[in-house]
Amino acid sequence: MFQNTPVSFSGVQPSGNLTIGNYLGAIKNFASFSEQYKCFYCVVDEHAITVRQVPADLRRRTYETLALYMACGLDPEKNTLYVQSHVKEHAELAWLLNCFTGFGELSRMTQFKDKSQKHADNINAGLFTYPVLMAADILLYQTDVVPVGIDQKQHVELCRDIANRFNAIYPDTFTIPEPIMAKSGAKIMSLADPTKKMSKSDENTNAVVYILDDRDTIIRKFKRAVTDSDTCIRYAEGKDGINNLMTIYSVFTGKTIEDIEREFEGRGYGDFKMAVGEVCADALAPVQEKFKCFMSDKAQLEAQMKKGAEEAAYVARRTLSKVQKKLGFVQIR
Ligand code: AQP
Repeated sequence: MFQNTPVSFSGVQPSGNLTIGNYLGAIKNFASFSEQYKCFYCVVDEHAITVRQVPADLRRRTYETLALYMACGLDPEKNTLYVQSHVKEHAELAWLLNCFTGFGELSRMTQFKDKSQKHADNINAGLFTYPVLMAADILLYQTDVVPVGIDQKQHVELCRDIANRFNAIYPDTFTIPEPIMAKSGAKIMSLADPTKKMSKSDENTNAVVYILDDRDTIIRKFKRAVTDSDTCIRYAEGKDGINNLMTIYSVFTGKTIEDIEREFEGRGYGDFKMAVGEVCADALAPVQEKFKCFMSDKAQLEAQMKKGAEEAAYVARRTLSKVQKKLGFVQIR
């Protein structure tokens, strides 16, 4: 579609303050695609309402997520940055793809099972069909690669199944996308329960390091991170807490696990936790500075949203129209 330039698409929900999990597992990697791919990065506000949101918070976080994209190095001249609800084709294609998705397939989605346990008072149809909207997000742009954390891999695989099923009936409609996960950092764990993924909607704020936490808060949270009764810094089975901290240190510094084991030989957990807190705070400081600057000009952010939505809608409309024609919908001009 873009003279053979491959396409990268991904999104982040403005469903809470973004975490270092969202940063290391997803956003930090988005920029690396800008040179070789046509990139679409979306703030997926329609996904966020599968769980109840306070409207004022959702609005604020939508601006913040866009500002964070740019603060994390996504240049709007090289990447199409936009808000999902500004491009109506996402919801429209989702309806069409619903008719090509099995109830059984959706029932098997781990995130649906987890979230319906967590929000037992609001197991809505949107929570169930969330992966179909995500498939529409991806397929609208004839996407080749989807950079995501491990938790979203199952959804991208379902998207591939839906696209293959559609293509088998209506050939050459969709490009089949590949999930791309960071070699390290694709699943950052909670600091309070390192067997659980770090999540922006976790009620325990000490379990989560937010991208916008100040230096003291970051260091305090790492100091309190749950580890084990061993004393040496080594990566091993059953040491989930320390493994998680080593992964975080490794991704922020670029050092290998072996380098880290050597660096901290003979030193205790206290020293190591302090070091992880410091590298994390150092790495996030420039992101926070740029974020403040982008947030101080709301008109500019809105102009950016508008430009991104126009660029995205141009491509999305072409795919949607192709799908509608293949399905036999009457086209009027
Ligand atoms: N802990 C994590 N480690 C690595 N990657 C992660 N991602 C999320 N958590 C981690 C990746 O961040 C991207 C955006 O995630 P999302 O906003 O689509 O929602 P999510 O996957 O459901 O993330 P959260 O933080 O857990 O949100 P809530 O609490 O609202 O459900 C995705 O690529 C995701 O893989």
